Amino acid sequence: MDPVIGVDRAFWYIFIVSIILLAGITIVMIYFVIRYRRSKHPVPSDIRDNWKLEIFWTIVPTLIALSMFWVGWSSYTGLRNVPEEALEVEVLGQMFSWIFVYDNDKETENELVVPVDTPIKLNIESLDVIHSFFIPAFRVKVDAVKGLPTYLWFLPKKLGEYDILCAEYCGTEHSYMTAKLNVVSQEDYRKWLEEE
Ligand SMILES: [Cu+2]
Repeated sequence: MDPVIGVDRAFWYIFIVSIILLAGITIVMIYFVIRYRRSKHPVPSDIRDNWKLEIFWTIVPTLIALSMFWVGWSSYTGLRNVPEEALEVEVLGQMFSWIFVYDNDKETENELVVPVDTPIKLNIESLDVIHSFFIPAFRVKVDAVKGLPTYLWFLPKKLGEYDILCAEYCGTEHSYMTAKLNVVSQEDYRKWLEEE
């Protein structure tokens, strides 16, 4: 699954369930405060040993929590399962820039160029301290750690320029550790790759 679709689906599902629960619990609470206030209901009722209620309030929240888990899990597997035809680019984080190395050993600094409509797999590692490679528009972020290579993938569907950030405080110039992602047409990408 495209990470953008999976992550957004998990976000909106959990957000909407939370809103429904917040509203539902608040409304019932206000109703109970008024309906069962001391002057109207001086002797509290005893609901111990009500097995139907016990089963209800055990099973329903369990199902809600499991449904959130399911939505989150399917988004996570989408993030980790890279399509086989993905184009690979090596990414190195260092204080304080991002280096990109392509198939033909072409290297760029702080500029990642990729072709549109192609799954892109980035193999990420750090040369020094811990950085975090983050492309907000594609909902992907992983820590870049020396000696611990990792990866992420995304599917650019539209031409354009997107932000890349370091999302882990890595030193005094951390806030300047930004890069640009350029999504270009397949043809422009081939031309660009051959340029010196
Ligand atoms: Cu950094």
